Amino acid sequence: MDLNRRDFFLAGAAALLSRNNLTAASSADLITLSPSPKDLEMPLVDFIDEITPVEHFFVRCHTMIPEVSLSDWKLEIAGLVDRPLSFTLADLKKFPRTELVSVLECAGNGRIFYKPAVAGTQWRFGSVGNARWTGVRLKDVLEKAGVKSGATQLLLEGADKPLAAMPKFQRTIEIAKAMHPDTLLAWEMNGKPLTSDHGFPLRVIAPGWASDSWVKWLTRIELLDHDFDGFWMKTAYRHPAQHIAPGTAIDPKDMVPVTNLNVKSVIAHPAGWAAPGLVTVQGVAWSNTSPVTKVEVSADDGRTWAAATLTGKPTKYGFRKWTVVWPAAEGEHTLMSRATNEAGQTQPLEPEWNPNGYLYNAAAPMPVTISKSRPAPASVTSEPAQPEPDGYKASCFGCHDDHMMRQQHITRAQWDREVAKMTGWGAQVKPEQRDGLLDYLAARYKP
Ligand SMILES: Nc1nc2c(c(=O)[nH]1)N[C@H]1C(S)=C(S)[C@@H](COP(=O)(O)O)O[C@H]1N2
Ligand SMILES: [Mo]
Repeated sequence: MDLNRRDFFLAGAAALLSRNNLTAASSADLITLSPSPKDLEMPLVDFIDEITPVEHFFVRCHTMIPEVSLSDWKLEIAGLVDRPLSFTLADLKKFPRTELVSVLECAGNGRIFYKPAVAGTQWRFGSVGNARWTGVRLKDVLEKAGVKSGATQLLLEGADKPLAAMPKFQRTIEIAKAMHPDTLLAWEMNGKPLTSDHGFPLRVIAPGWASDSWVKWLTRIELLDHDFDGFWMKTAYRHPAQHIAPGTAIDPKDMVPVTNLNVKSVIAHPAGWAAPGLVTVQGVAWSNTSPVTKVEVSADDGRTWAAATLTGKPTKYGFRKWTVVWPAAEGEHTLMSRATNEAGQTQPLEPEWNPNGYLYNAAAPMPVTISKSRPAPASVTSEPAQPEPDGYKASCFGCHDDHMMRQQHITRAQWDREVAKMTGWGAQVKPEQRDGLLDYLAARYKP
């Protein structure tokens, strides 16, 4: 074995790691970004599974999880239909049962990697998972109600209630996506009823699209003949249609709604360290409505790339496992993986910056130490305590705790905009306390 050759990887299929033979990394708990509203991220080691177990699946909620009881739950179909209808879960189960495997990925996954930093939940890799979803085609349900000509959008609402004066989470999808045979209303995830974290009793499955369209706890669908102008369509979940220079301010009306995901991959193993020798580099790749066709790995900062072996069962919308053997010499290394889909889209080396930090898909550099023994974990230094300004808890902690702030690394001007948004949503900040609050946030949670 010649470790000095230009090609860093060995051809041929590697021994696949699974939970059973994975000794270097064992599955870990979800990472709490915010306990309430609940935002939980999946750690990298859990990308070892092709189908993500529900207990490892990330959770994202804008508000509190609603307690839905099946006996009073109904799905209402209203608006531009011939027959407004309402369905119980038992009614829905009479339609032909449909099942598919699809990735569910938050539009904000990878937001933490954008430079300059943007405000919002600071997801790293793990606000994504892959599950088997069971339910009915949305199209079958809509056809039963009879969609009137002129209907262009479906307004989707769940049973969750906004916090304070926050706008209700209401999302629309275009009629073409709604009528696609792969767009489902699902009540099962990996063969079991949806848990309340994931939308019990019913959620939207919009394969290939970012998960802001996958409305949970679904209760109402209204057919509209116009674009909906609620906050979550007209302000949030928009990104520039064209490249903009990092840090550029841009009005939401000059951006377009987030729909399709970007092609992407992650390295699950090795997780930061491996012993010298033949190392199995393994991960998953996923895409939008165009399936993954190729994954390549680089150990030299993207100068050369070796094709990984795609393994597992190909599914149109699911995770695709991949693996490659790396003859790794002692030292500090950086690995990168990049996926390509059938449509020819490839992960870029530089991220496409946008003001809300959506759809991050750059080939992320993953540092790996190759050494005979595992390095001791770096010690965590805790922030020196600073006195909280007057009114801090009273103003902010009505809806969430300081997990929301601790994630952010933003400027005073960005904090000013966040505070303005929160006061607009009902946070009570006394005028004489506003500057002190901003000083504290900007000093403590800065770039
Ligand atoms: N009703 C409702 N649906 C929702 C949300 C929400 O807050 N309310 N969050 C959305 C967002 S932003 C994401 S990323 C996904 C998260 O799905 P999960 O918690 O099942 O992983 O749900 C989506 N559906
Ligand atoms: Mo999301």
